[in-house]
Amino acid sequence: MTSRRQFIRRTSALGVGLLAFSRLSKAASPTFDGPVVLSTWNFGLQTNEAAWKILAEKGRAVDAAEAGARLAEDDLKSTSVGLAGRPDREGITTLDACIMDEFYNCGSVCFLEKIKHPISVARKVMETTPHVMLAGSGAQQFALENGFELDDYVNPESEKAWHEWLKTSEYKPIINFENHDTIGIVALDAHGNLGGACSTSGMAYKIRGRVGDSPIIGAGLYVDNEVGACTATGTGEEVIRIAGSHLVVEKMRDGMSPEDACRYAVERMIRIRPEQSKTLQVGFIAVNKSGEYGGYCIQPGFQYAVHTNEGNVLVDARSYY
Ligand code: SD4
Repeated sequence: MTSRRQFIRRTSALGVGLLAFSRLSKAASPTFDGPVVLSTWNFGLQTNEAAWKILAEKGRAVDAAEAGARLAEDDLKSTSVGLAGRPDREGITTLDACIMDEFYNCGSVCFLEKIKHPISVARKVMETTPHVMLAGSGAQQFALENGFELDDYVNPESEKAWHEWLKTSEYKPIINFENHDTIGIVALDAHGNLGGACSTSGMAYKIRGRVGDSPIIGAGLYVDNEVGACTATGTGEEVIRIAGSHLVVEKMRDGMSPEDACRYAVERMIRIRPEQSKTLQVGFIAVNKSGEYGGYCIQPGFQYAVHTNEGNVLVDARSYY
């Protein structure tokens, strides 16, 4: 069981190189001892800083998660989240995001174009509509009606990469792409409540209209305030197939540690599609009500960032291969 006091390896938030270390785990029956936020990939370090500002002030986990996702969406150099992300095979960037709070409220947008903060549109869906998910032009219309603005930003780097891709037009998701991909955030706040958010531009060069796991409640994100929260990154089709984040939360409900529950989901994926899984990456991160956390992935190379009262560190997730 991995707890906040039990890292395999960590780096400092300033990226001062890897520091291998391990510490004894705390008491056998862990108790909640303050907020914690986990974010996917190495850019999760910055995401966590934004989230921590809210958690440190005793703010809500869902607010912290949204703030973290917004920071990632703001990065106009990011090729995997927000408007700067890699486009679909028609050359158009489409965005997916979802959010969930401690009351089982959830909101989601998918196949959304030209809106800078899909996570906040998802939140608006959650808070102001009787629905959970809005898609495509309807999601965009809803965003515009609610004060979001059209943004025509095109990342020249993503455009150039798409033109290169067109030369072969071969769809082959890259494992651990630039070590930052979908931003998934799960948080436990000072009141012991959970929340989460997930935002992505999805798989590069996907078929137009394709939606991945990231905006699907139960696949890319799930929060159950009785138990824990989980989010996913990687090839979304594989996550959807097993309702990944929900599965992880249910295994935590059964008593598994967050890391074991993530491993259980990864092993399920590999068992049902052993051949395909050899060339795919999927990573899960999870936190439970006690503040224990963990992650697990298919291939080596997936990292997540964890911020507790002890600091903000990058963790190498254990992997199946
Ligand atoms: C998707 N899960 O659209 C996202 C993409 C991702 O690492 O996380 N890639 O399938």
